[in-house]
Amino acid sequence: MKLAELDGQLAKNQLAGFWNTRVPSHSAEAPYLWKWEALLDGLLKASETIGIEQAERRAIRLVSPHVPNKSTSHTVQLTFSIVNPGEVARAHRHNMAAIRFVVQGKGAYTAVQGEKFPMEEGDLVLTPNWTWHEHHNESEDPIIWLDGLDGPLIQALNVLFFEESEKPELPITYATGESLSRLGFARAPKLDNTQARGVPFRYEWQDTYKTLKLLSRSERDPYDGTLLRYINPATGGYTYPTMSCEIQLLEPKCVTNSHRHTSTTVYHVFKGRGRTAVGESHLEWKKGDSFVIPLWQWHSHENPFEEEAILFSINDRPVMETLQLYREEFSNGNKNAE
Ligand code: GTQ
Ligand code: FE2
Repeated sequence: MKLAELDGQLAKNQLAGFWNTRVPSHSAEAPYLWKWEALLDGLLKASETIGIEQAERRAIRLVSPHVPNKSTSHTVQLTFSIVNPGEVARAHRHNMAAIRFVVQGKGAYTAVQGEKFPMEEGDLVLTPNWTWHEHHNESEDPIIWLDGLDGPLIQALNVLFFEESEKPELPITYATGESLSRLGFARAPKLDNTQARGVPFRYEWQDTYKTLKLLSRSERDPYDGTLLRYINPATGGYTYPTMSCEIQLLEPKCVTNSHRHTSTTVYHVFKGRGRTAVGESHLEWKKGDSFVIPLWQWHSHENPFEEEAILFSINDRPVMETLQLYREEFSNGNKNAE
């Protein structure tokens, strides 16, 4: 039988000969950087144009030209939200896990599963998969935060569920700060250790910053400067099964070594400025900018300035580790060629 004839016969039966296929392998993606100015301008205009009845849709998404489905990366999505004084983004839940990291403003809160989590600049607030949440701004000024979601991954698995609450606001059943007393360093002995998918929680900026500064003398990772992970306080593991949230301090004149790994990271510059070499590219960043480092690209960071630089980031390493797909390679302590 002729090969073409065989192929045709198979195709008619929804079958395909493997002889026609090459084993697909990882294709290198380019990094991308989003400047703050255009994003901020868009947010301010959106806050006048889009009503808050649209709730979580009053947000602007970072769209990489190198990733299908208009997302920031193939696993982690970054969007920015603005909430004006007096506005309430109505209650809903979804099985995408989400985080908020406050970029500017204060006096707002996100209510998660019956507890208010105040939001101030630099705070990280967790809304784990399938937890009810709503956002309120009780201050005089607009507040801007970034939303990190594992949406692209959840969509790739085609398992996304979203539910809007019938009531726009759900009852508050816990004291503010109660999650910290239940899960923080000093806590009641009873602990539900089953919350592996993450817990509603707030990591206050002043604690984060203090820890970064205290550890900056002794904890210098050659690839990341002083890096902290926001752990799930119930398990001591990653923030979520799908995402690890991290923050790193690059001291003035700091240059890191180059490495590459099979996890993808999205960054937001919280403070200062610097540059990151990724593959063939050099990303020059400053406060407010965001960028993505695709997987398996050699990268190193540099802060050549006098002011300290702080990067907030989200990566999908927990997924790669769970699936036994995590790999990492290190340069021989050499700086990336400039
Ligand atoms: O604020 O709850 O950017 O549900 C995307 C989905 C924000 C939110 C986003 C969401 C939210
Ligand atoms: Fe949401």
